[in-house]
Amino acid sequence: MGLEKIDQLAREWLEEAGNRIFMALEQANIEVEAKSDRNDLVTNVDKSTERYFAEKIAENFPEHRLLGEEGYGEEITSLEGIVWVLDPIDGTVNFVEQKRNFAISLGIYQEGVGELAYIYDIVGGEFYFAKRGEGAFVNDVEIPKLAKNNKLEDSLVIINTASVRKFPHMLPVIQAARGLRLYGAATLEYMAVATGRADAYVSANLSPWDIGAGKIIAEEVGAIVTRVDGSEMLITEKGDSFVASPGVHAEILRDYSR
Ligand code: 2AM
Ligand code: CA
Repeated sequence: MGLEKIDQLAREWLEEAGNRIFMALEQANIEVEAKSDRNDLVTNVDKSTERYFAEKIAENFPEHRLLGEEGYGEEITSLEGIVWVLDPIDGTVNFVEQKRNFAISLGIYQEGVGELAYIYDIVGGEFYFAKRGEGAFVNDVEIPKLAKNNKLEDSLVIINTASVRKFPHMLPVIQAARGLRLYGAATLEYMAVATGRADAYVSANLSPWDIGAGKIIAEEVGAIVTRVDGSEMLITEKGDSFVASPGVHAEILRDYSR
């Protein structure tokens, strides 16, 4: 089965899932529960969206595996075969509180290599897509490659307070930058860097589904994606994440490491 068929069905399912999420918002049909802590939320819509993908994947691609936040897929520690990495709603706090600034995130990996990625900002009407080696797009318009020599002093950076607490050496990074911005959804923070609306995003604790698609799209436009210490970031392992345009990534590692 080729990637073209996978791409075609993934787009159909994302569109259908997006419509259902939009309707749930319009009908105020949202039940909220807390998970690990009071800010780690899940709703009936997160669950039904992931279940929808789990059923579609099982029906159409029984040999593929799903790695999803809400547990309708499998426990996955390695990326053999084809793995769909899904966050049905990234930015659930925004979904509940703002009814915007959230996205469906889907990355498709084949033998560990990110081949296709989709981040669908439903209310914002922005559909981000990348195919490895063929560029990244937003609503079918190609995203230009990132400039290589941007400087921190001209940059907007994205770092939340929990991440500054874990990485205090990021405080002088914020002070040296042109400004600080926060979006509250890791995928949209990745897309802010990928589209040049910000130059760096640091997060202390992300999971495979938060980064599975964002890493593919960001790397396709030339962003550098690593752990905060500059080491390789494997998407199968939870942990910190540092994505930035090449010049700013190098400058932060060189001038602001602990
Ligand atoms: P989520 O909405 O899918 O839970 C919030 O700053 C960002 O961090 C969101 O992308 C959120 O994803 C992610 N995140 C990851 N782990 C989290 C946690 N334990 N609690 C809150 N947000 C978390
Ligand atoms: Ca989520």
